[in-house]
Amino acid sequence: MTPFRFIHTADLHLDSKFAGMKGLSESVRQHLRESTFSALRHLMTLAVAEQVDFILISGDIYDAADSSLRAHLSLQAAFEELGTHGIHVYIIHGNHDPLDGPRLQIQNAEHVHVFGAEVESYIARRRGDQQEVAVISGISYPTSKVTENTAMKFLRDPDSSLFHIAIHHANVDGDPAHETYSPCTRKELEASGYDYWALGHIHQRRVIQEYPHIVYAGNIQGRSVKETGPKGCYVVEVLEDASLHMTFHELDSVRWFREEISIEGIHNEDEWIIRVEDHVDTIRRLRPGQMSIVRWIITGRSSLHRALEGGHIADELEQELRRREIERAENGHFGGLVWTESISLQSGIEIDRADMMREDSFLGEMMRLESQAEQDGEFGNELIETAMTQLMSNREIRRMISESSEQERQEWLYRAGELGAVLLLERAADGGRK
Ligand SMILES: [Mn+2]
Repeated sequence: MTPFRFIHTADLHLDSKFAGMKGLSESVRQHLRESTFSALRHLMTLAVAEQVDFILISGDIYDAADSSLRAHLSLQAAFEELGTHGIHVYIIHGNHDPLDGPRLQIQNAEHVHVFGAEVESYIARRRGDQQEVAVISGISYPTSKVTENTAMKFLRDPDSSLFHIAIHHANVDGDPAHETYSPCTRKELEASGYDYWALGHIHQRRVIQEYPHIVYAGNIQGRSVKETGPKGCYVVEVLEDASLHMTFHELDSVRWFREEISIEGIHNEDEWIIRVEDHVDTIRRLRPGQMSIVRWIITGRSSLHRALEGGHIADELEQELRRREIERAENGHFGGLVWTESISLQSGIEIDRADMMREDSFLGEMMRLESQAEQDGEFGNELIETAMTQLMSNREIRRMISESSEQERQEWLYRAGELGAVLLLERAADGGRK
C-alpha cells in the first residue's frame, strides 16, 4: 500500500457565540468569540507543518445554518492557503450547517470537495507524486434533522484495493448526550468494508475501535463546561503495511475545566478564599499562554458549608475573581486568563449521612429518598417532576428542566437534600429537641 497521511477533524462550529456565558466584559467576550477562529488557524498551520495529503472535515463546520460572513470568509481564506500547498479538503455538512441552510456556498475549487445529499466518492491522491491512495466517500445533511440510518448507503467497491474512508456525521450506538441523527451501530460500520470511518457529531473525541478504525475526532474548540479538556484533531498516517498511526494534536485556544475544591478541614471563609485563589493560580501556571474557563465545584463536608449555603460569599468571590480577570484583559493579558464560569456548591454539612439515613425521622426519610433517587435515575426524574409540578407552569423553568442533563438533575437533588438537612437540623436545634 502506498503510504500517505491525512488530518481528520470535525465540528469546527465556526463563530460560536458562547451566548450562555455570564458576567463577561466586552474584551473577554471578544477574546472568547475569537477562539473558534484561532483553532481554525492552528488547524491550517498543523496541516502545512505535518505535510498531510488531505484534510477530512466531518460536518458542523459552521455553528449556525445562517453562518456569519466572517466564518465564511475565514474558511475560504484557510482553504485557499491549503490550495497553495496542494492539500485537498473533503467536507460534509452536519445538522448545524445542513445543505438547505441559508449560508453562503463553499466555493468548489479544484482541491475543495463538498459532498452532497447522496453518498459520493472521490479518489484521493498523494501530494507529491499524485499516486492514487484512497477512496473517500461522504454524505451531507440535506436538512438539519436526519433520522434515517444513512450509514447503510455507504457501499465499498469490492474490486478496489485502495484504502477506503467514509466521512459521516452520525450518532453511533445512540449516545444519549447528543441528538440521535443518522443513527447507526458500531457493528454496521465494522461490517461495511471501509477502513476508516471519519466521524463527526459527538464532540468528545474517541477511537471506538481499530481495524477498521471508527473514530470521532471531537470538536477543535470546547464550547461549554460540558466540553472540558484538550480539543483538537487527529493526524493519521497510513503505512506501507496498511497499519495506522494516529496522533492527537491540540488546537484549542480557550480550554474548559471542571475543578473540584474540597472544604474538608476548612472552617472559616478566609481560608476558603485562599484555597480557591490557590487553585486559580495553579490553572494559570498550567496554561500560561491561553485562556482557561473553570467551573469550581465545591465538595466535601465541614462547618463552613452553612456559611457558604446561607450567605453571599460564594457569589461575591465569583464576582471578585471575574473582576480581576477583566482587569488583566483590559491590560491586554489574555494569556493565562482564568475565567470563573461559576462556583457550584456541592459541599455538605458535617453530618454522617449513613447514620442519618438509618434515623427514624423526617430527615432520615428524606435522605433515604434522595439516596434512592441517586441510584435509580427514573425514580429521580419522577421525584423531580413531582417536586416541580407547580413550577412547570413557567415556560422558562420548563425549558431549563427539559434541557438539563442527567448530571445536572443529580446535582439539584443533592443540593436539595443538603439544604433540607441544614434547615431541618437548624429547626431541631431551635426548638424540636428542647
Ligand atoms: Mn457538532
